Amino acid sequence: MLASPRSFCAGVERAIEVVERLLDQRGGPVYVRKQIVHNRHVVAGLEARGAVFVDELSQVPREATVVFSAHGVSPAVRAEAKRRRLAVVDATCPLVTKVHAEAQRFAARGDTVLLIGHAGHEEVEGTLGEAPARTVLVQSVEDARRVRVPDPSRVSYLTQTTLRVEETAEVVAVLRDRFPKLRGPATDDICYATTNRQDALRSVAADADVLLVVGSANSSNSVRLVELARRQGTPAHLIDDAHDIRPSWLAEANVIGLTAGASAPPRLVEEVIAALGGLGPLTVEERETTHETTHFTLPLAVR
Ligand code: 10E
Ligand code: SF4
Repeated sequence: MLASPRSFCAGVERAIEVVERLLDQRGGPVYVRKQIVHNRHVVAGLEARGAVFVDELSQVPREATVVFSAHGVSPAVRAEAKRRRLAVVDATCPLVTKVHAEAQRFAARGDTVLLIGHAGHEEVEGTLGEAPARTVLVQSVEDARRVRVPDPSRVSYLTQTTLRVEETAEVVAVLRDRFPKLRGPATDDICYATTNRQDALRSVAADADVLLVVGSANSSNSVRLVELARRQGTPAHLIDDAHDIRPSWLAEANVIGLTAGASAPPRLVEEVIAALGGLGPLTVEERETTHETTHFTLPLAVR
């Protein structure tokens, strides 16, 4: 049973296309700061075509072109790129950029900004960097219960775009309880793609004996899908591709649920279906909970 929507979101499609177009226009090497999206196969595919992934801008030759990944960067990284005279092509998802703008706005009005998200994740590092002195990371309900702010009447919250919807609502509820004047974004910052993939998974997991999520281990939105299925009581496994499937997972299963995180290529899902078909008779049913039409225009530099 295939969950739909699954696999690439509009922000990931745009980011990959940025790198592909630069490779076509300029040939290799095209430097990319961090993984363009958190998927092993996407990164390996672009590397094979001439993309060079680096962790730090200091690894990029002066005056070269560098792409910022879909997860966004802090102002400090932008400043460093300027110092090194790099030509930046920004593949940050517009929905992440929106959160950065909120961080600036909330901090500018004098609020302490409570950023709900996971420490060390690149998107969180970027958003935190907008107003580091005014932003406090809240990673859990426990953090929400404990966090201290200088003025409880001037508090705003923001979130990472790929969190689990219910867990985030619980965290916000605790914060609202503690800080009745809490202000936040108009709707929350969890993006349409994250929400849709979680809704689709919920529907499939309810009827599946086991669930497979295609995605890499460092992909926050993919890991959240595994977490959500398990919380519903369905055993779930994160796989990079069909080779990761262990036959023992499927031994007792009649209905296998299948989905993919926002950074996992649709081709990998097709390969999983083919691999499952090789194990015995298989029928494939797709359950679409919503139809996605979102598309983002490319940055001017590659249009
Ligand atoms: O780890 P994440 O889910 O944030 O990233 P990803 O590259 O797996 O998927 C795309 C999501 C982005 C760029 C964050 N908004
Ligand atoms: Fe953008 Fe959401 Fe995709 Fe992240 S998961 S790249 S915020 S659309």
